[in-house]
Amino acid sequence: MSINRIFRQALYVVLDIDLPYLRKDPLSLAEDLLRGGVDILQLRSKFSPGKYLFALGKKIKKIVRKNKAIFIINDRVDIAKIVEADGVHLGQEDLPVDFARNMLGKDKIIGLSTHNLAQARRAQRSEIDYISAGPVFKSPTKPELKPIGIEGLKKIVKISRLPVVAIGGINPDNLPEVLGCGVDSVAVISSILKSKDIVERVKVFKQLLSYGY
Ligand code: TZP
Ligand code: MG
Repeated sequence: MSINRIFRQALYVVLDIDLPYLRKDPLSLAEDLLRGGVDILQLRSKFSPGKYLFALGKKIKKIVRKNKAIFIINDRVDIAKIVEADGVHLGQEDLPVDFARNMLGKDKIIGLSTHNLAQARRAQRSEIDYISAGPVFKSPTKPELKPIGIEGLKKIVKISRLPVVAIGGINPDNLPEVLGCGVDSVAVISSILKSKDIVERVKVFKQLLSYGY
């Protein structure tokens, strides 16, 4: 599938297994997310040992495949390679994109976080497949980052040749406004992972995404 198809109206959930409020073990959460219909699942942990991430990544990859979804690993190019994930997501402070491209090859997906227009512009020149843009709104998960707002998001969408994944403080109430900016996908953490019924919550997001924009 082409990159544009993968990211078009996709629901991207970042499963950050370090978050203190998670209600289930990571594998059960991944199962719920995929059952609800998540299109792109990112596994993220700053603190887990490599051996644990490797074992968990392999298990999650199996269920992601079964559900015909896309599996991305945050930061850890080594783990992405060894579990044969679909790609890696890098932040501005992570390993260079060129290194990840060399390690993973041309067929894997590489995403880069951008937090302002200048970063989004610079990203267009690198060998990546998508950018994330945000936080759009104040994010409970990254409270230290200044929101770019709806206007900031629109500017990034306008200059981007790459698919744009909006992130940060996105919930079912503000989702239509975010989609109205012309983004390809939305990435969500707390509004889904904090919910009591994850499968249902994912379905709400999916339904709203299916209305299009
Ligand atoms: N990058 C910008 S905001 C953010 C990341 C990883 C966190 C988004 O989490 P939430 O809980 O959906 O606001
Ligand atoms: Mg990172």
